[in-house]
Amino acid sequence: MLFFCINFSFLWPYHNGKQKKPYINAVKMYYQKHISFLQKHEGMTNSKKTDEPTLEIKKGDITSQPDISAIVNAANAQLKSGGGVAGAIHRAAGPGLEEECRPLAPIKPGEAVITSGHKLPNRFVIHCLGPVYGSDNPADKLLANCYRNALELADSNGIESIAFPAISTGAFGYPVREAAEIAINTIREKVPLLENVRLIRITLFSDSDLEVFRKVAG
Ligand code: AR6
Repeated sequence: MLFFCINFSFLWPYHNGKQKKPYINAVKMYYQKHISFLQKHEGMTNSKKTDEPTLEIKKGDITSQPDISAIVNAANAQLKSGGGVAGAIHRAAGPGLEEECRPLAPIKPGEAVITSGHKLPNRFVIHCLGPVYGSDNPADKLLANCYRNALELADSNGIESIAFPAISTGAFGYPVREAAEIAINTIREKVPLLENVRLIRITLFSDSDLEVFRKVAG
């Protein structure tokens, strides 16, 4: 790019009147071609997204996030209702969600699948199976996979906003601080690669979890 600019600006003053116009057009054409090549292949021009997705850490109920396109379920392998997040999501979504989930189950720790939101205020639910602490190993990699796979699924479906609960930190027993470090580091690693997701929210149920996540995020 630099070479190109220097090259032509150097020759520019040597052209007069009649000769100038075709030369200018040729330069313009070359330049436009070059820019559209960069736009297509490198995202290096004006159209480059400069705004990185926002990460919010808030207290709340995952089923009460009406401004969010996709909420994440801390699911069980069978993608059925249950306790905690899964119970709350299935109750709010209605029986249609379990029906849609049936052919997608079972899933393995770290995996994520997407369904519609049914009666929830959200368009989508992304169901992740977190690791059971102490028995699904390596737990840190499996938990990171949940966040990574959920974000990839959201991004590839053109989703702009996503809310996570603290996966695995309830019935599955993952220590909150370690889970927070994995969640935040994985999200931050993924953020520069996201094309569509602009808002990522972590929704914590308790003040103590909120404090831990905020501290970890710095
Ligand atoms: N909104 C936000 N966070 C919540 C909510 C809510 N409505 N309810 C609970 N939490 P858990 P897991 C918090 O147990 O550990 C289920 O029975 C909760 O305080 O829902 O991945 C499934 O069927 C905790 O901090 O998910 C699975 O079998 C966090 O969300 C199993 O539990 C996760 O708690 C999954 O266990």
